[in-house]
Amino acid sequence: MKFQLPIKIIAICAIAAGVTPVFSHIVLEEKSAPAGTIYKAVFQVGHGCQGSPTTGVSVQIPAGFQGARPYPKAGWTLSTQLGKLAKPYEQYGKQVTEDLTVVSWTAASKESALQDAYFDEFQLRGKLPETAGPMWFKVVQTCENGSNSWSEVPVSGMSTKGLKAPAPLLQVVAVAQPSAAAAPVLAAVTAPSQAVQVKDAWARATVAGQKASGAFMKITAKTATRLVAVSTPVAGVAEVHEMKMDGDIMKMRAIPGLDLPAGKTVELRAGGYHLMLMDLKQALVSGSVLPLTLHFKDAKGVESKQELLVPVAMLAPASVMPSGAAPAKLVDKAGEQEMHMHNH
Ligand SMILES: [Cu+2]
Repeated sequence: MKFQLPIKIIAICAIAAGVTPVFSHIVLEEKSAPAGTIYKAVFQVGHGCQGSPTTGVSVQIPAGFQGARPYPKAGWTLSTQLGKLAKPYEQYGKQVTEDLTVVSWTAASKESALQDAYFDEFQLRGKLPETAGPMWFKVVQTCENGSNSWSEVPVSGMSTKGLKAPAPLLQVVAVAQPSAAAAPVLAAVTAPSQAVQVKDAWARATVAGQKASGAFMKITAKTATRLVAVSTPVAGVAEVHEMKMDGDIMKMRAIPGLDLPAGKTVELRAGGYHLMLMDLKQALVSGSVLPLTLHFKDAKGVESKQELLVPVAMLAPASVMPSGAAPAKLVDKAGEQEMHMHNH
């Protein structure tokens, strides 16, 4: 009885903050990943069934997830089911017509069951489809007493709000093909059906100890809107910044928003408008991708957002470099200014 109260308070806080309390759900550790890549699905199990220990986790492999391979788990028996594919796919020039459809882990003994108070992860990997969209992994959790079926999927869209037992969701994000001039890693990423198009996005890699960096891109809105905020799980603070000459001093400051006139491409670049990422929680490693969400508000006050996976690089993609300049030097200098002239 003693801990009943704090749990209640947590639940209320989570609801007040507009967040669904997910601590009892089975969820995926990484909730978005680029299309066409190998994805490691880590299912996190935070609770049993109303206090009863978990004795089994069974995952239904969604259509389009190719060549699933589960990770064995000590103390748990692994079993899989093969099934005929509705849509065969090609791999190494061969037609694949059968694939894993169900992966199950079962506690080998009473001792290896997952206690309600403990937390554990169950993993499998496979290849994501080339097309973007939601991918729902239906999971059945079996316990000593009872079971939970994490299999609810919204009628449309990706919001699990209001669902009592949502299936774990993976958002497969589109990756635009890089232009021939740009290195493969410098591809801008954008969801296809968005009213706002993002091109040539990149974020600057950090060096050891560096806590701030910038992200840059070209944004074109179909109808006039305003970029009002930016967010990313890897930075404590993310802001829209403006860089301007003040006399002969280059200064930068946070701005409340950046207007995106209809059909006009607004460029965020070193030395101009940019997205500032501060209080970084991790190093930005060249060659990795950074999840970044742009928040928009149109003239009528309607809010929307766009989720991006932005390539991290030391230098701007070749396609956005001014021609004739010595690229490395120029960008380094701009980068330095950005770090040193910070004026908050
Ligand atoms: Cu800045």
